[in-house]
Amino acid sequence: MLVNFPPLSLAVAAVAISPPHQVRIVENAKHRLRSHDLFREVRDFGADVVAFANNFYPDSVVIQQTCQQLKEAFPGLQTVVGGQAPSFLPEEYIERGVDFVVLYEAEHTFRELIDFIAGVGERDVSEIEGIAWRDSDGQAVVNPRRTLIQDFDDLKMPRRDLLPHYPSFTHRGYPSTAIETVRGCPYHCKFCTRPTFWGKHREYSNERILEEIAVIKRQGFKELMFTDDMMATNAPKMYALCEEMIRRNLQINFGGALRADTAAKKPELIKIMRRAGLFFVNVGFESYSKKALKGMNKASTIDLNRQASETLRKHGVLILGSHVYGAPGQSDQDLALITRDGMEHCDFFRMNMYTPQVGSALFYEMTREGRMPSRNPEMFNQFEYLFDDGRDPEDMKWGFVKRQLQYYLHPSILKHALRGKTPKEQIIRRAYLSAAMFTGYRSLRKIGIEIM
Ligand code: B12
Ligand code: SF4
Repeated sequence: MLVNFPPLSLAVAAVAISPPHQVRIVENAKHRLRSHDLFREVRDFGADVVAFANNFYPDSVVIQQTCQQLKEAFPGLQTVVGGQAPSFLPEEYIERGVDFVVLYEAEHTFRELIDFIAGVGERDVSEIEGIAWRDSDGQAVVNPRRTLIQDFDDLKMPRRDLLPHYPSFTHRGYPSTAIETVRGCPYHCKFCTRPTFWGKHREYSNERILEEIAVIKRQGFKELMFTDDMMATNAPKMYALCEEMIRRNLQINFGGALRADTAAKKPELIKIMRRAGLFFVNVGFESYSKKALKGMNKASTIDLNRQASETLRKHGVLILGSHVYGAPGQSDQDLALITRDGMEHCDFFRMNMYTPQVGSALFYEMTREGRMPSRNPEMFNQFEYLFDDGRDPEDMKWGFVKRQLQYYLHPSILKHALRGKTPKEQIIRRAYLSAAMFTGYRSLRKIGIEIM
């Protein structure tokens, strides 16, 4: 969709590896490597350790299988997985053949783990905080969690130099990249994993962010994605950052996630963010039903959704609107509203099946109450209906597909595929085509046709 930048997590993890060790990033999402390509990379590089990033739980299946196959092909190789899903379910990964899991924040833990694997120092594996590993009986051991990083300003800059080139949306011929300016989110939406994953909401200082943006500019990037769970929850800090970006003439286009209530209640903030370079935001509108918004603890309203859209449009910021389908409290009529109001509120529409993501409050609630019909990781792909609540999962899936198609095939939306004169129209066209392809692919799978 509107996202075109290389993965920051790997560039952050790579910082942990310094001479005499060497590191290479193999980026699969862009290069669509087959497993034999990956094996060739491992052989050519002479890797001793292969480490995977895994935020999305459904990907755990292929990652665990690949780790097992790598171990068979390269005896002595150590495999590591870091990211969200393994942090919440480390035992599952160790039991399925992964050697080490790096839990939660990687920076210090991964460096210590690499030193341990390389035989540097005398430490026992049980002393490395924040990892999971396998003992001599084959049992998973989860070490105590590491204390949270308090001062991000001491961290080295991510190794963006190791990442592949991703073309930016807004500056033809120039690359785009990502930056992190906060960890965590002060809100507690029931379906979201962010408050539980990062533990506590923490911020990079504006000075550090400005320094990093200056480095990014010198490296030739023209477009930036804020990977923050939520931008501007500290509005005065964001305001000050934007003022300084303008004063220092940093001139970089950026985007990221923004709450509807922030956009609705703080038009002055949106104005200055736009002046500093904000060109798109991902807003979790989620639903246009009061009951559903309340049920998911969204702390927002239908009215704020509408006002947010108006404010952002007024300032010329492109809106990627995220929605959920099938949340408790959403009646059939409400579900129909999502596509209708989504068309009005957003430039780009995204809708996922409401899912009890591993690590979210919803997941623990459903597990406790035994109301989740499956624990198969692939069922958490945000396409399946995973609630035992009397609604027919097949009906829900069909309804979901129907609503997606209804949106993408609507004449007022379809025209985006054909038109693209102004820069804004061209961005919308590219995003439309990639989203429509993705939706089409999922819909074909629904009727049993596999094309990839
Ligand atoms: C950017 C992003 C994307 C981009 C990724 C593009 C890219 N090239 O990076 C795109 C748009 C493609 C994307 C897609 C999806 N995303 Co996304 N995404 C994000 C986002 C906003 C930022 C990720 C990021 O870069 N964070 C900054 C880095 C530094 O943090 P990190 O990744 O967590 O890494 C740290 C640790 O986890 C750990 N670590 C991570 N990887 C590794 C690897 C190793 C080796 C080690 C040692 C450590 C380690 O160390 C890092 C530093 O401490 C996150 C939310 C967030 N704020 O993190 C959601 C998020 C990860 N995405 C999410 C979702 C749901 C999706 C999609 C399913 C959306 C959809 N319906 O299509 C897909 C799934 C794609 C997939 N298969 O993974 C959810 C995951 C929820 C879940 N439980 O699965 C999140 C958490 C958003 C949310 N609020 O719910 N996403
Ligand atoms: S959905 Fe957004 S606002 Fe809600 S807790 Fe997650 S990151 Fe925060």
